[in-house]
Amino acid sequence: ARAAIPQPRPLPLVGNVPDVESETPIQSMMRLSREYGPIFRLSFPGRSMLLLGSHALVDEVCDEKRFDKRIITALDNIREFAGDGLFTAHTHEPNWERAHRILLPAFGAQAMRGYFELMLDIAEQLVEKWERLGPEAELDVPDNMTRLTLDTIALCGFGYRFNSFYQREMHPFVDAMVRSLAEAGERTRRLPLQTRLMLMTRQQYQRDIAYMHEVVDQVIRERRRSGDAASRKDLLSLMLQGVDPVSGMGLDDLNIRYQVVTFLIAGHETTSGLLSFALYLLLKHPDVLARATAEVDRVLGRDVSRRPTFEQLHQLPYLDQVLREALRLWPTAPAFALQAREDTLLGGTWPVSKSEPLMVLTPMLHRDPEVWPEPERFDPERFTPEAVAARPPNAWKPFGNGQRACIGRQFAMQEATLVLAMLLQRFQLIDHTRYQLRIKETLTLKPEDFRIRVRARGREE
Ligand code: MNH
Repeated sequence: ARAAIPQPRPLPLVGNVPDVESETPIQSMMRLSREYGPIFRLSFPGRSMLLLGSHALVDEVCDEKRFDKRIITALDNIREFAGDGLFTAHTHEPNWERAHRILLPAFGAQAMRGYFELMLDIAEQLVEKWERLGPEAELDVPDNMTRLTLDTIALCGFGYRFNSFYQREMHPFVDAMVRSLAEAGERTRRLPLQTRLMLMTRQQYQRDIAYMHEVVDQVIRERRRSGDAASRKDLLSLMLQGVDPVSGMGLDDLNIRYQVVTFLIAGHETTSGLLSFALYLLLKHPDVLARATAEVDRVLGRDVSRRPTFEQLHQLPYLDQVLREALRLWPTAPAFALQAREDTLLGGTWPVSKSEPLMVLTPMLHRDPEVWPEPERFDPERFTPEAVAARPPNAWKPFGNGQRACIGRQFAMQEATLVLAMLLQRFQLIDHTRYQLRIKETLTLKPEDFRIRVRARGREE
């Protein structure tokens, strides 16, 4: 039987605009999901969408034969600077499959081993900075993690050093990126005419986009000039020289620019948020922190002058469980959008048109009590191999779905594990502000104003 899909009462002209806070849309939608249930509709001037928050419904829409990624309005706006790069390309655009096939080897097991030394280089900059600042310094966690992850993707992917730990201010690429992502989001809430009247905003947007493209062109120029494109085996060399085995074609210059922008953005924001949430959760769960630290001590040892190895990194299963559980509670890319290939019924009940986007609200999927008992409790035991095997598929989706899932998943997990291990090996974390979690939303989630102190761990403890 068909049933009407619940919806908060829309107002004339503006629809559900007042139901969604512009600064914290995901947190508003989480609240609405708790109130209206596993599927509800929101309508805004000129568009509407369905929000999904239960395992049963998400499991159904993860069937790629029936559903495909949807480039919703916010992503479509991002195409102004990320074009048909992997993240914002439609699945049917030739450049999506082409780039996917060309770039996949940069995320294989062999490539990950190659990134290890470079990831370690940046992670050492972070821990040395914290060591030198000493126990009195107040450390802004998301700020430090953003410097780390931006420098890491630029060095591993493109052989380029932003040197963020040697600057007082964050690299201007980050400001340009944050502002233009915000503006791309704002535009979903404005009529095109409104935007056209906002001269200053439009000029700032154009400046930011031009600046990001300038940085990217500089990265590419440097590689072409240094002439070692052939010897390196990273993302940029694949972009410049890779050939798609199916079409026999490479990527054109415009698409390469879009891909570099895409990877600089997609490759750092989310991992930075993951590391920040993981540190927050560890700080608030001393038992978990103690166990994670014991694992690090066992595998890396207490002698911090011995650099960790690639092999050791893959012997830290409890750290991996901690990171996965952090991504369950706070998936830093908190939603992904799909569309039905044909008009259909969801759950045998809800009529869904192929023209209406479906948004998976990942934090609500990750709190469905049917698959996650006591969902608000932070418990890495949920990710022991036995617990994972006992859960149905599609209960945990922080990296999205199917062929359009995150290409950088192993990269992110390797980087996050390495940094977390090095921090726990060296430091005692101090919650001197008794931090209360507040979440800042850009396209991604991060703890807002999260500061800690650290003290070097003594030899005997
Ligand atoms: Mn990542 C797609 C989450 C780290 C590069 N990423 C996605 C999607 C999610 C996601 C969710 C699917 C979005 C959608 O369906 O619209 N990504 C994450 C998270 C982390 C992350 C939670 C870290 C934690 N991502 C990274 C890193 C890189 C990267 C690191 C690059 C080195 N991600 C991508 C790219 C895509 C993507 C590129 C688009 C892939 C495609 O559609 O082909």
